Amino acid sequence: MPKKKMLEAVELYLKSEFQTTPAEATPDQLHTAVSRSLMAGIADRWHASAEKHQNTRHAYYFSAEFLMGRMIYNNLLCLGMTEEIGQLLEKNGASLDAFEEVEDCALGNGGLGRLAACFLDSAATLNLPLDGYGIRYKYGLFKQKIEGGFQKEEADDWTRYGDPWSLRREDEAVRVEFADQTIVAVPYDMPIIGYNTSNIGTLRLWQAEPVQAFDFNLFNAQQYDAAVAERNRAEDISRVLYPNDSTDDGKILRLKQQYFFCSASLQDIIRKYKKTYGNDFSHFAEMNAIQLNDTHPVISIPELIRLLTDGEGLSFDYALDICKQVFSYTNHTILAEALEKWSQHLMERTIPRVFHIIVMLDQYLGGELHQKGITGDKEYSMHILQHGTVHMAYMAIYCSRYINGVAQLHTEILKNDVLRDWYQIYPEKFQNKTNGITQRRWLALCNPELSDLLTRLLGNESWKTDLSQLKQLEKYVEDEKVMQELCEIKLHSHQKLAEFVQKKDGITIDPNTCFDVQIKRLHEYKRQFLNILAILELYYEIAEGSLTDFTPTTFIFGAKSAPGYARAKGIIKLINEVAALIDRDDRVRGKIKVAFLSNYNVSYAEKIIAAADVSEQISTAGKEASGTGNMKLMANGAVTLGTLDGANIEIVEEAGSINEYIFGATVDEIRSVQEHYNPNGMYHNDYKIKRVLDALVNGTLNDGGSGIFRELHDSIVYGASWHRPDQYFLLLDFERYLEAKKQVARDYKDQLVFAKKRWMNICNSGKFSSDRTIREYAKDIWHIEEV
Ligand code: B1H
Repeated sequence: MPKKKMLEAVELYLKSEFQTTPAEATPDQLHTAVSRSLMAGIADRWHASAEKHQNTRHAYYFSAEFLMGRMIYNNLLCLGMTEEIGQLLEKNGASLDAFEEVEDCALGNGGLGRLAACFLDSAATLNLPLDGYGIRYKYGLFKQKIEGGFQKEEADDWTRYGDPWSLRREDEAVRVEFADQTIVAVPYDMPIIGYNTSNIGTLRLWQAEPVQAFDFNLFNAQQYDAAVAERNRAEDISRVLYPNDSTDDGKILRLKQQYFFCSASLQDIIRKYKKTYGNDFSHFAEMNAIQLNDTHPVISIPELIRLLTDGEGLSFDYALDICKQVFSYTNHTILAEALEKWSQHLMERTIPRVFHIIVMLDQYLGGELHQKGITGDKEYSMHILQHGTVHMAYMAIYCSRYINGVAQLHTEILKNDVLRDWYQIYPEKFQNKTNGITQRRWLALCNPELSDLLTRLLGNESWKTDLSQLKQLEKYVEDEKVMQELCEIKLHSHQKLAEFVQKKDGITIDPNTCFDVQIKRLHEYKRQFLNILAILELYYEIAEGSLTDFTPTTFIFGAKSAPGYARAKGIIKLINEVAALIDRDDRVRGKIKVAFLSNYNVSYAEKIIAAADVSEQISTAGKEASGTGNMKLMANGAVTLGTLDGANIEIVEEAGSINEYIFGATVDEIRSVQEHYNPNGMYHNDYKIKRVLDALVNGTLNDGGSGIFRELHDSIVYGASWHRPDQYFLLLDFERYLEAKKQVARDYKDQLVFAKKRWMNICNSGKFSSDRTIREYAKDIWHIEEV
C-alpha cells in the first residue's frame, strides 16, 4: 500500500474506532491507530512472503524467548514511514515521542532472547525464509523498581494497551496434551518487517487456553469455581516468562511451557507440510530446518518422533533419521547450572509417551556409542538418562545435524572441554557462529545523529544492510573535523540521556563527564561486584587525595537480578550504597558518580548505548559465551574495557588492541592458578583489597540489616559450602582492572585521541552485524536461500 494511503488509513482508524482525530487522540489511541493501519497496509506483502517461505526450503527458529523490545519505532523505520508518521502527528500537535509510553515486548531475559529478535530482523532483511516460534507470555520479564536501594519486582503487563502488532489466528489453533490436562494452543502472529525489501517474516507465538471456553457441565452444576480453576490451569502455562537468566530451577510448569510451544509448533509445521506433500514424509527433511535456541526447546526432538510415529505411522528409525537432518542446536552457555537436566520421574509423570521415546533414544545412543568403541564410565557419562535425570544437551547433540557455539572462544571451550567426548565422536557436527546484532535497531534507530554522519561520509545508506561498508570510513580517523563532529554527537547523546535519566530515575548526571557503562543481567560471573569494588577504591583514593587527576566519570549500571538470586540482589543494593556514599562526600562530588538505572530493558538500552563512552565487559575469562551488548556499544563508538572473554576477543581482533582496554587473567591463566588460588591471603596482604571488602562489614556501607553484605564479603574471602572462595576470580583481576580504569581516565582527557579510538570501533564493527551471522547460519547450517 502506498505511503499516502497508509496515512489516510490512520486518520480513518482514529475516526471509526475511537471517534477522535490525531489532534485529540491519546498516545494509546495513536499507537493503536498507527500500528493497525500499517498492519493493514502490509497485509498483502506479508501474505505473499508467507506463501514464498512455504514453497521453498525454510528454517524455523524455536526459542522460549524473543526479546522484541518496543515494536513501533522499529517497524516505522523498516517501512520507511518514520518521517511521514512524525509529520502527521506534528501537524496535529502530537509527536513520535508519544510512543515512549508504549510498553516493551519483553518476552525474554537478556542476550539469548534479544539474539533471537536480531536474527529474525536480519533474516527478514536478507529475504531468507526464516520464521520464529515461541510463547506468548501474558507477563514478560518483570519490571524492576528500586526501593531503599533494593530491587523490587512487579508484573510486566505488556499488552495493557493492547497488542496491535499481533494477529490472533484462532483458525490454526492446535491441541497439546499432558498426562493431567489437555489445552489449546492459539497462535498469535507478528510481522517481522525486512528493511528495504518487500519480504516479511513471521513470529508465531502460542498462547495457552482451555479446551472449552466455559465448561457448561460444571457451570450448570453451580461449580463455577471449578470451571474458572480449569481455565486458570490452562492459562497458567503461558502466563509468565521464567526470569532465571542462566540458572534453571526445574519447575514442572517450565517443562510444560517448553513442551507446549514445541508440540504446537511441530504440529503446525507438519500441517503445512502435508498441504503440499500429503502423507509422503520423504521430503520433510529436505523442506524444513529447525534451530533449537539452547536446550529450552530440545523436547521437540522426541515430540517430533512421537508425532511422526504415533501420529503419521512412520517407523521409529525413519522418524529419528528425519530428526537428525532437521534439528540443529545452539549452545549459549557453559555454566553448569544452566545446562538443563530434568528429573525423569517428573517428565514421566507429565508427558509419559514423550519420556518413553527418550528412553528409546537413549538405547539407540548406547548402541551407537558401543559401535564407536565407547564403553564403561565414559559411555555412562554420555547417556541421555543418568541417575534418574534427562540431559537435554546430550539429547540435542545426539539427534542434531549441527551443534554450534556463539563465539570462537566459546566454541573452542565446547569442543575441547565441556563437550569434548562428543566432539571426538562427531567432529563434523560442530561449528562456530559468532553472534551479531542488527544495525537497524542498534545504530540507525537508536543513534540517528551518528547514523547521519556515517551516511553522509559514505555517500549512501548501504551500511544499513551491509555494515562492513563502514570499513571504508576508517580514513577519516585523520580528519580532525570529523573527529570533532563525532565528539559533538557523543556530547549531545550524553545530554539526551542525562535528561531522560533525570525524568525516569530522578538521578542527576553530568553530561560533561565520561560515561562508563555496565548494562547486562546481574550475575556473579559478569562481575558487577568487581566493578563496584574498583569504584569504591577510586573513591578512597580521590577522597584521601592520593588520586588527583581522575577524569570526572559517571559509572552507569543497568541490571535486573533473578528474583531468587540473593547475591545478585545484594550486589544491586551494594551499587546503590556506594552511590549514596559518594553522593554524601564533598571531596569526591563532581569527580565520580554512580548511577544505578532502574528497569533496564531494550528501550532503555537504546538510549544508554548511544551515549556510552566506555563499555564494561569484565566477565571472568571463559564464562561469558559471547555477549552482544559489547557489539552494540562498539558500533556506537564506546571503547571496550574488558577481559579476553567471549566475543570481546573478536572485537579486539577487528578494532585493534590499541583501541580497547584489555586486562586480566586469560582462560589459560585462570586454569593454571586455579589449584593454588588463595583469595584469603590476598585479602590479608593487600591493603586496597582489604579496605574495599572491609567496607562491606565494618559499618561503612549499610545493607539495611539484611546481612547480605557480610554474605558477599564472605563469598570472596571464605567461599561457601557449594563453592571455593572468590570463584569468579575478582581479586585475581582487581589490581589490573583498577589500573585499566585509570588508564581509560587518562586517555579520555585527550578528546581527539579518544575520538580516534571510538572511530576505529565504529568502522570495524562490520563483523558483528547479525546479517553476517544469519548468512552463515543460512549457508552452513540451514542450507536455505533467498526468496
Ligand atoms: C545466555 C542463557 C540463558 N546463555 C538459561 N544462556 C535461561 C540460559 O531462563 N533460562 O533458564 C535464560 C538464558 N543466556 C546468553 O546468550 C549468554 O550468556 C551470552 O554470552 C550470549 O551472548 C547470549 C546469546 O548467545
